[in-house]
Order: sequence, then structure tokens, then C-alpha cells
Amino acid sequence: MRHLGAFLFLLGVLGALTDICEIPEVDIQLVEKLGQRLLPWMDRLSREHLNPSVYVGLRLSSVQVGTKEKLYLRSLKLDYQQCLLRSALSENDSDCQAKPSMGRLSLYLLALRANCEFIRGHKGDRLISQLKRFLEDEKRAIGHSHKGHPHTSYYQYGLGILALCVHQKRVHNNLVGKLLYAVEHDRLHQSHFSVDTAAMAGLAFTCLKRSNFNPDQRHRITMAIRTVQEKILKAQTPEGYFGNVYSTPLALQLLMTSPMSGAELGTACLKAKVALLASLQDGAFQNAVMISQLLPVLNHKTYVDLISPDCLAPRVMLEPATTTLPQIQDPETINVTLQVLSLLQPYRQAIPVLAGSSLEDVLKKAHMLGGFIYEKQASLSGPYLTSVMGKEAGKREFWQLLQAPNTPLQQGIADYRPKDGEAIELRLVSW
Ligand code: B12
Repeated sequence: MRHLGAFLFLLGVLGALTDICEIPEVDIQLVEKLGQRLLPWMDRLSREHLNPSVYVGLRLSSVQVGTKEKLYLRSLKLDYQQCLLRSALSENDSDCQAKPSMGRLSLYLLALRANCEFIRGHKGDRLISQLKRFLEDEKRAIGHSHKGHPHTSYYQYGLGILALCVHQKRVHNNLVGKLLYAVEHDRLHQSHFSVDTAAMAGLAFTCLKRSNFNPDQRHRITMAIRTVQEKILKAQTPEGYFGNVYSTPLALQLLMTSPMSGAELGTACLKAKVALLASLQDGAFQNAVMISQLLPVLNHKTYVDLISPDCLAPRVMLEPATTTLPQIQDPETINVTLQVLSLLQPYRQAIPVLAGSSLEDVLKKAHMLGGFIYEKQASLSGPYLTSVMGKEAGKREFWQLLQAPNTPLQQGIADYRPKDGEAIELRLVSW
């Protein structure tokens, strides 16, 4: 207790010294460990594994993987340019099963900037037009009265504006206006405040402001940045996270760009950093997208730096981790209760799995045992649960993962590892 008191006092002193949001130097070994978890991704150059977010995260980090980065970007280019351009011509291209979404196209454009490239030429112009068309569609879906919702989410809407902005492509006032309205009228989120979405909107606005785009809207943009910053600060948990552990990296990216200053901001960021470091020690960051959003922060960088990135900055070369094989013990079997109560015919079953299994392993085993069916879809963040017991989540619905009775999980089916005796509920909810 005495230690905690002294620690909080120290935080207060440090906070008062630095009243901007700064993340003091982080142990490079910790950063290397995180970077090493991205290494397997660098070797997977097939379509379903290519992940522009991973590339952006690495390039804005203090570590590098040498020539593999070049190869990776080349594969991204081949995939995204061909697929997007071809799918613009014909809807059913056999090579490109799914047309990349607005968000993925935006991340691809960020990846190009992370390599200090501007989108160029005829093909480039078509990609930009494509992204603008996506945004126009979303604008129509939101509607004149702002009562509707984007087909994707305001997160991807913000990402789209950010991507155009870092490529110095201006966006119409009325497109920016939709995001401004959503921030001003608290419509970014349906059910509860999403720190990630607010942070992404704030990063997009910060880019517009720094680039002197949309001068007629300058005042509204400045106010919107302030609004999201204040809300994110208010969302800080007693442990120090902004929202939860996984929204803290994007929140910090935004707060680090802040023109706002004050002891409150400095202390809040230091507290968040301490909480993040503790979670790193606990192994909370395993997911590649989450690592890719965190690495820039540990290198004092944000997505807004893609306006003019420093591609010559020295970065430490990553070596593959030397793994010591764990001693093989008799694998212990644990029981996890799986339940689906939100359907007419409820399902509840104890599923025996090996200790350390993921929730996805539990679902697979439940399916094998009979009486349980589910479907998933690949996403950049990993497998996303789309359907349970034949019931597919509809538009603006999703299958929520909860620890019974009512605690939403903070990880997906591939990353979450239930403990012995835990009960997991899958619940169809609106968002
Ligand atoms: C929007 C969003 C949602 C929407 C997605 C629907 C939609 N039409 O957009 C809704 C509200 C449905 C949602 C649900 C969930 N989400 Co979510 N979501 C996001 C958010 C804000 C943006 C995702 C995005 O658009 N990325 C950009 C595009 C280009 O990438 P993409 O791969 O094409 O995007 C798709 C996937 O990300 C997928 N998706 C969304 N959330 C999740 C979570 C996981 C684990 C997976 C595998 C996929 C996935 O939906 C996106 C749209 O199709 C991120 C924030 C962030 N920091 O990344 C959180 C985030 C990814 N979600 C998160 C979580 C935990 C979940 C849930 C598991 C929550 C729960 N307890 O049920 C569920 C998923 C359950 C399932 N069925 O598998 C965490 C993941 C943390 C981690 N360790 O990986 C994040 C980081 C939020 C957070 N800070 O906690 N989410």
C-alpha cells in the first residue's frame, strides 16, 4: 500500500512536470518481443494473411525486418491494386473473392505512406476514386437528417478520411461534415461510447487540421478534436486504460497529437503507460492488429505522422525469438460451459478441452460432440463469429462473446483462452 502511495505521488510529480501526453522511453527488449510476434505475418504472403495494418505498425515502430518489409509491401500492392481495380470492373472475379472493404483500402493507403510513397498514376487515381465512392455511399447511408448509419462503421469512415488526408487528397466539406455531426451529437456509437472509434475520428480531424484542409470547417474541426479528447480522458478506468486495454493504443495515438496541455493530460497518459506496460508483462498483446496499433505509440509516433513520415529513421533489426521448448507434461483436461440462451431453443453444455485451449477450440469441440453449429469469417483481427446454431447475425447485429453472466470478452474466439469451470455465453445483440 505504501509503495502504491509513493508510486502515485511520483506519477503526480512526473505528470506535473510533463503536461503534454508523452510516453517516456520504453525498454527496447519489450518492443522487440512485441515485434517478434509479427514475424510470422511477414512470411505469409497469401491473400488471406496479408494485413496492411501490420505493415503500418512496423514502419512506425522502432524495429524492422529488413528486406522482408519490401517483399511484404510488394505483395500488398499486387493484391490490393489488382483486386480493387479488377473488382471495380467486374463484380465476380475468381481471384478476388471479396472486394476489400473501405477500411482495408484505407489501411492499404496508409501502408503506402508508411513507405513514404504517394499514390500515383492512373491506377492510383482509380483507387482514390474508389475510396471516395465508398465514403459517398456511407454519406448517403447516414442520410440528410443524420439518422441513418454507415454500412460499415464510423471507425472505417474516419479511417477513410485519414487515408485520403495523408495522401494530400482533399475531402469534400459535406463528407467531413457527417463525421463532425456524429461527434457533435454523440452519434459515433450506437450503444456505448467506443474509445477506438472516437480516437480514429480524432486522428482524421487532426490530419485535416495540420494539412490546412477544409478551412471553412476549421473551427468545427478544432472543437471536435477537443470533444473526442475530453471524452477519451473521461473514459479512463481506475487501472489507467482509456476504455479498455485494447483501445488504449489508439487513444494514446490521439492524445499524443494533442495541442491541449495540462497536468491532467500528462498524468493521464503516464498512468495509461504504466497500465499498458503491466498488461504487456501479462502477455495481453498477442493479436497482430492490436500489436500494430501499439508499436507506433511505443516509438512516439501516430498515424498522423504519415503526413510526412521519416523513412530513414534508424530501426533495430528483429531477430527471430529463441524459443525454449516447454516441458511436455500430461495435458490437463478442463471443462468450459458453452451456452446460447438468446435463441428459441437454448443450448448449454459442458465442453471438455485441454488446458490452454482457445474459445475457438471449445467451439470446434462442441461442434464435434454434436448439437452445436457455428460459422466464422476471416478478418484482419482474426476469425470473427458470424453465425451460431444456423442463426446469422443481421445488419447491425453481432454475436457477442461474454463470460457468463454478463461480462463481454475483450478478445475474439482465437485469442481468448477460458479457464477451467468458466461459462461462456454467445449472445445475439444489436449494436
Ligand atoms: C467496429 C468494431 C466492431 C463492430 C464490427 C461490425 C462492423 N460492421 O464494423 C462490432 C460492434 C460488431 C464488434 C464486435 C466485436 N468486437 Co470489435 N471492434 C470494432 C472496431 C472499433 C473497428 C474494427 C474495424 O473496422 N477495423 C478496420 C477494418 C479495416 O478491419 P477488418 O478486419 O476488415 O474489420 C472487421 C473486423 O475487425 C471485425 N471485427 C470487429 N471487432 C472484432 C473483434 C475480433 C476479435 C475479431 C476477430 C474481428 C472483429 O469487424 C470489422 C468489420 O467487418 C475495433 C477497434 C480497433 N482498435 O481495431 C474493435 C475491436 C477489434 N473489437 C474488439 C472486440 C473484443 C470485439 C468482440 C469480440 C466483443 C465481444 N465481447 O463480443 C466482438 C466480436 C465477436 C465475434 N462475433 O467474433 C476488440 C478486439 C481486441 C483484441 N484483443 O483483439 C477491439 C480492438 C475493441 C476493443 N478496444 O476492445 N466490433
